[in-house]
Amino acid sequence: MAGKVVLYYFNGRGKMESIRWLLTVAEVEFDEIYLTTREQYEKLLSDGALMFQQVPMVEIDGMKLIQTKAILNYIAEKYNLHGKDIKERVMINMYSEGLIDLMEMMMMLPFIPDPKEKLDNIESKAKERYLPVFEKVLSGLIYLVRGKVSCADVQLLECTLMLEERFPGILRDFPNVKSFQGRMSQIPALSRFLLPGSKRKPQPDQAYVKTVMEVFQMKQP
Ligand code: GSN
Repeated sequence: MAGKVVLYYFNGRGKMESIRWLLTVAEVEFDEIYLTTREQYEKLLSDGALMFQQVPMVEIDGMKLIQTKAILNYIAEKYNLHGKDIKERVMINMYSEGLIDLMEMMMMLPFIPDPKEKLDNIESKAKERYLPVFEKVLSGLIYLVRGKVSCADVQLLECTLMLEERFPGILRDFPNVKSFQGRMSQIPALSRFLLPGSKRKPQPDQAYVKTVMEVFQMKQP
């Protein structure tokens, strides 16, 4: 029997957070090993656990998976969160890739010394490029694809919550997205995840940035 799912990453959101959300909606329990030192990372490298010397890494079903999107796709396929055929899947992947692009822009913010310009750029891209797409799709549908929850819906919830943390009120002009967010938050596993004390990670702080920079031996900007 396959053991428990184990996540290898920092004690912070980064690229692992969407994986945490997806495992949560699939009601899969997981443990986490947090990288806190360079030595720990080097040990994973010397064990050959990281194919491209990068995290996230997820132990699941006897495999050590890397590459965030590959991991998300595996979980989505396994737990029926990836559409019923290739036409649904390609739509799910298109939404998902757009959301990942937007979330990756936000992920970089704590590592940028003077993020004001970047913040403004993200806000306008969110309002003018990304949110209008989802507002339109959700005008006639409960979920993004075929009225059934998929990994893209989970990422849209994660992304819109992240946007609201940075830009309160950003969903004011996107009522369909706002009510979607309410619906998604009521899925029992997700409503538990949104409560304090869950495995959901807080917004990145200085300690998180410091740990990441030390582990990867990044230079202070
Ligand atoms: O999506 C992915 O999993 C890969 N395409 C990229 C993974 C990645 O960049 N991982 C970073 C840490 S998470 N932050 O962005 C990483 O392991 N960097 C160390 C390195 O030497 O590249």
